[in-house]
Amino acid sequence: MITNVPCLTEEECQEVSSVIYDLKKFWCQITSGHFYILGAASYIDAANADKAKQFYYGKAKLLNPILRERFNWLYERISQSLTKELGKPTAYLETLALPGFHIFPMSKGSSRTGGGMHLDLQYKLLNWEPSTGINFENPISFTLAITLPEFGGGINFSDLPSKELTKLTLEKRQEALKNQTRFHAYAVGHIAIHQGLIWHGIAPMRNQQLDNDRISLQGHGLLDQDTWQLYW
Ligand SMILES: O=C(O)CCC(=O)C(=O)O
Ligand SMILES: [Fe+2]
Repeated sequence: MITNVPCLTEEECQEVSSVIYDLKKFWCQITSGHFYILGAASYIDAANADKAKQFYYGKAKLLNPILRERFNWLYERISQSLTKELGKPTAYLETLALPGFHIFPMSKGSSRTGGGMHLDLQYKLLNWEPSTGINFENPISFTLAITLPEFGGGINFSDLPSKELTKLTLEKRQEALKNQTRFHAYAVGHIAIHQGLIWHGIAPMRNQQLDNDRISLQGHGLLDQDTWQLYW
């Protein structure tokens, strides 16, 4: 259900990480989850506020050239890895945000809860031409692990039928998922790909002694004719 695809060497991940720190002035703190993002994330920047969509598009316009300038090679590489794995061309949707980064700072001895279980439905927050040929039924989500805490990182997911789970109330769903989630471990330099329409969430990060942050690149893809269009 979730596949790890090789993309970067450990040295290249360190390079990406150091550029992310160079760009620290562009990080945005997400106080609800005590983490940062670099880039425009539709699930945050296009949600929950008046004019949120304009905010997302504006932020994407501002940050895309900066991310392109510093990470052009990285976007090319991700494109190559995904194309090889998916067997179809990939492209970045010009009008939307480039895949960006989740940054979870970890300090010595800390542990953190993970994220809530969800479906990746953020494409619903964006503007699409009515005549678009995009297939919204089978999206993908992908996460490239750049650095991971000492005890690793990954995603919890459920292979219970998504549609059935979605019909349940929040409480019933939490009950159903309680003992029914599986853990998928990320590997540094590898892209984990899944269908966004399975119930999933960031796995809790365990107590650790080293203060390695959890940094990942996050993106989503929609199939348009024969091409996977990528965005965040
Ligand atoms: O593990 C992560 O950082 C993100 C997981 C997630 O929600 C996704 O891949 O869509
Ligand atoms: Fe997700």
